[in-house]
Amino acid sequence: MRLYLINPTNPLVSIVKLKESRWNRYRVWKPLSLMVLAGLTPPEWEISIVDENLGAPDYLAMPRPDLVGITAFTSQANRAYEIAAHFRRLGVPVVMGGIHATMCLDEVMEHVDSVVTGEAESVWPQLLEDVKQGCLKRRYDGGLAEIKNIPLARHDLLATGYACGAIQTTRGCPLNCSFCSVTAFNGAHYRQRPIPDVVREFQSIREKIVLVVDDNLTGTRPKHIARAKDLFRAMAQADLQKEWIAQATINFADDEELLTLAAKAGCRGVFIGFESPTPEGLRELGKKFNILKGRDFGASVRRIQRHNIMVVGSFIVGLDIDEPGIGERIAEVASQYGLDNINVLFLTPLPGTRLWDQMKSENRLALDNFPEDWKYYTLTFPVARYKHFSLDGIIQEMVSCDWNFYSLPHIMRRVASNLWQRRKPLLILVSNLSYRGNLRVECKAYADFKHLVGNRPS
Ligand code: B12
Ligand code: SF4
Repeated sequence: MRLYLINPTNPLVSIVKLKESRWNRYRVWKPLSLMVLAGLTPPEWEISIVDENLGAPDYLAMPRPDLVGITAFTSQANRAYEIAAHFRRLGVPVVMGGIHATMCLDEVMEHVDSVVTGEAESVWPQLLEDVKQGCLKRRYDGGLAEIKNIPLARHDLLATGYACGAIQTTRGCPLNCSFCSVTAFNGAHYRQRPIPDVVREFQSIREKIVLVVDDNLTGTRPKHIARAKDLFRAMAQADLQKEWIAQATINFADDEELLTLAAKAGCRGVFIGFESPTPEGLRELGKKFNILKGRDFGASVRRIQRHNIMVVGSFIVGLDIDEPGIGERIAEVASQYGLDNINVLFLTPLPGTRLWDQMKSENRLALDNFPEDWKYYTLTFPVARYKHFSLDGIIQEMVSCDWNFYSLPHIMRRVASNLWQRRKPLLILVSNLSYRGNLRVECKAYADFKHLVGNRPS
């Protein structure tokens, strides 16, 4: 039995930018969902994982499969439907799963033979059996997986073409921010994989640099942090020889022992969601966690950096409380915090979030010709109607934020402070210049986007 597992491309995202900077290679992440599905698949299936981010193959030239499985974030949905249509025309059954299939079940049902909602661990083996028996059902609901039943991902199946490996050590997040789908999809209950499984899986990864995809690496409660420390101890003891980057919340900075152990285990960078420079903004986004205890963000960032761990901060523009000037304000605050890099995104209503419910009910989805428009739901296009900004205005805020933070004097200041702190001046220089290099591509993308929106009947 032959199985194709496919990750659809969105040409508006990643790969187009590879020409601009070779460093963008480090932004192409492996589709871990498909590697986990492969880990759940019995040996009688011959599996090929196709990641269209590395280039879409000529499917007609490939042997006919018995089943096609497609994953998709919302921003990949229309390409997913094109692929599905191709294989269904050949009479091959197509199943789709992942976040978009779960949040937009009815839409997805129209395009594929079967849909898996939720996490797949509890239903995938049965689905494969049903395909063999010729009785594939229209829908399977996996709910939340038992964490000890998550198999080791098949890292051997995507062994070349990537700069980094990928792994997941926890699922779920209790914080339930209004714009984020993680709590709705993976649950508020924070689940941590058994430590021996994580260490074994790390050992099976070929790449020296690994991206830990967890949404919240160490969790928020003392028992979660204690388990994270145990994991880091086990990783250091196993002498994995890996360097890794993860996503964390700001409380990562609050425990010196945690930071020491993380660094020993190979942690070299963290992405942290700061989201808004003001407490009002954090309240609007439901991220009250960041305002607890009158935190000094600059001091927290410095504490992490002292362990030679880079800090990349993520912010959102277009909140209802944001007013003109917010772009410059974010750039200033990010420099005050001493962040090594920033990633600024437009407030985007994603299906299944509280923000989606709110904006939809207020008729604020500016791009709503679905499924066609899903490709703009990358958080890098202003797809909504913003309270205090026109389309031009919100784009201008983004542009001024990025050009300010990545201005040459600011980059040189960051490099100098890295030199002074004996951290990684060269890495900061190259990664900052790479972000700066992408800004021109982004301005071109905004111009095309404005043209598209301007030419639409209102
Ligand atoms: C790693 C990651 C990335 C990587 C990409 C990795 C990749 N797959 O190519 C990078 C950094 C590139 C990325 C980019 C983006 N991401 Co992202 N990302 C994640 C993250 C943190 C982890 C994904 C992961 O690997 N999980 C581990 C696997 C094992 O879990 P899983 O994907 O859920 O798969 C399970 C089930 O869903 C199911 N399943 C999945 N696919 C399939 C397919 C079939 C056939 C079946 C049966 C089952 C099935 O089975 C799996 C096992 O249970 C998630 C958050 C999250 N917790 O999922 C956000 C997340 C998926 N990203 C999100 C977003 C918004 C984006 C961006 C649009 C914007 C951005 N800048 O972040 C871009 C766009 C990318 C694009 N190509 O269009 C949102 C998606 C929401 C939505 N409705 O689409 C999420 C949920 C985060 C959030 N804050 O809400 N992302
Ligand atoms: S944004 Fe981060 S902290 Fe908030 S719910 Fe999503 S994963 Fe959790």
